Amino acid sequence: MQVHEAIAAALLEHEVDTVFGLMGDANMLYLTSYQKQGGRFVGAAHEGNSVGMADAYSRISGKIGVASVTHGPALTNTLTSLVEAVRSRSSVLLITGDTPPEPTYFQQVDISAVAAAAGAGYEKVYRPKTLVRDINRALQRAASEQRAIVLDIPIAMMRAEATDQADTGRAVAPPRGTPDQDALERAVGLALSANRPVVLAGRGAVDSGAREELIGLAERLGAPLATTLLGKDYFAGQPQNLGIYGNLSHPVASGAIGEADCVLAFGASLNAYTSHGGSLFTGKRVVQVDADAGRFGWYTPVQEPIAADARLTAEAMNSLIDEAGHKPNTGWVRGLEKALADYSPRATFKDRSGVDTIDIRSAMIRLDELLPQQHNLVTDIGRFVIGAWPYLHVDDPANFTTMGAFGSIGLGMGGSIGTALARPDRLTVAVFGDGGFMMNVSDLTTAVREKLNMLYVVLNDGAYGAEHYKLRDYGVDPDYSLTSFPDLARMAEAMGLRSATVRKVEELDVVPELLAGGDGPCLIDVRIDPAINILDEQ
Ligand SMILES: Cc1ncc(C[n+]2csc(CCOP(=O)(O)OP(=O)(O)O)c2C)c(N)n1
Ligand SMILES: [Mg+2]
Repeated sequence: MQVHEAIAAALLEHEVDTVFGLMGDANMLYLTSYQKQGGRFVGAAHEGNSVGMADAYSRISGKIGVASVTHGPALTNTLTSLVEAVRSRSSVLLITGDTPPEPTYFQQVDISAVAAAAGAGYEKVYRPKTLVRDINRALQRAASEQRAIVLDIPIAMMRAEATDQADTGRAVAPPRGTPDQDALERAVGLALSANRPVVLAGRGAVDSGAREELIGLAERLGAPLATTLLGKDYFAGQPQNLGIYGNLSHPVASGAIGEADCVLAFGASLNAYTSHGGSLFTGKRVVQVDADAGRFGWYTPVQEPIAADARLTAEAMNSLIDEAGHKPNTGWVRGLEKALADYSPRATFKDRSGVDTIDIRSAMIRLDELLPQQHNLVTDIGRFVIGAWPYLHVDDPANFTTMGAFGSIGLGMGGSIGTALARPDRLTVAVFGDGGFMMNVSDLTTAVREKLNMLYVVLNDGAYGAEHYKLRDYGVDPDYSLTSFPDLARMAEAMGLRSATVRKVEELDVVPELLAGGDGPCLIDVRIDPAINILDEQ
């Protein structure tokens, strides 16, 4: 067996069922072998998108996402996506390969330096004989460090004999830590002495499956429930659910957060958005539960850090509270429940739709009604998110992600495809601004070729909208931020999608028809007025 065949066999033995990438000298032989041996290769039009696909595939499936690219320029093409994967703590393996051993080879680049710049780990296959051992090590690091690892398999060894290999391992996820008893008792003491505590869940809580335990904790404390953006809709249907904690909170939630005196946060970084620049934790006592002790107090001071799994900690807190025989004061939470039951998103803003543009909030509320109950949701980033995230819902936050950890526009394209392939049993809704959509639009062809069950929603204000309102605020003509893209619906149609342009809220009724109209992705180009900035009203 030659090295390229052994690479394919090792990946398949590691249960790597899908590899995303783009072929070149360094990877074409093993990508061919991988497919011959039964693996699925999803070719991308751009290497950056292939890493975005692997990243989202990992986020949604919980598996290691694997991407493969060739020499230097292919690797540098992945840099932005690689940083995104690192910042979102995705388990990603990016396989590349060093150029032929000639000092002046034109595609040569320092692979370890690229990995280091991205904050990714670096591994290398040193000899044909150590191939499987080296692949095992790279995959194990991706799983246990929850980090992107760049693996260099030099082209020079690709057709060598791969004899005397180690057994293929199985990458093991990090252990679920149990809480320290003293810290637990202090945290429970803090929670029981609070007058108005809030239980807050982030994506770490979702990943640990803590929902029932956290609802039980809130009931024992007389506390409302809230989530971070990435924990979105985790407590949907619960009467005490405040929704998103932070700068995206609705008015009832904002009022409650203002009154709260203690926050018990599970699997949440408490970043600048959750804390609204730090202010939403000021004057409150904070318990932060996180599996990674390296993440405490990054954004806000924490009185009681607990380095442990979210579900195990909530379960242990509930037992302690039961042992103490605590009876909660439920006056505050019952009052909130009444206000929450009366809350209607439509009633909190004045619709600003125009003759041929829609208020982004009205568009998203109506779209949410028209979507199937169960769907995946992926978003790019831009000004539009403020009008999209609060009004679009998911049945389970595990099927929601936003490609925004590095603050780059455009990564939603790879993210949409990786998500759709990780959960192909349901529709994936991918929401973009026009600028972010056009940045990586070439990989729409991948969504078409793979016949993905996808709805692309472009919230098209004809502008780099985030810059539009900032230029206006600087007193500069905002028209300098206008984009000049072609008609997106016609362009998408030419690329093989079913599409429609939507200028009035009623025209969104086309969505079910589009979705029912055949296989493969659809697109709606939703026209928004760039001059309307909903932040002005908040
Ligand atoms: C790679 C990259 N380039 C530029 C930016 C700066 N930027 C932030 S938001 C934004 C506007 C994006 O426009 P669009 O996708 O149409 O969304 P909108 O803000 O209009 O809703 C830009 C250009 C960025 N964040 N990332
Ligand atoms: Mg725009």
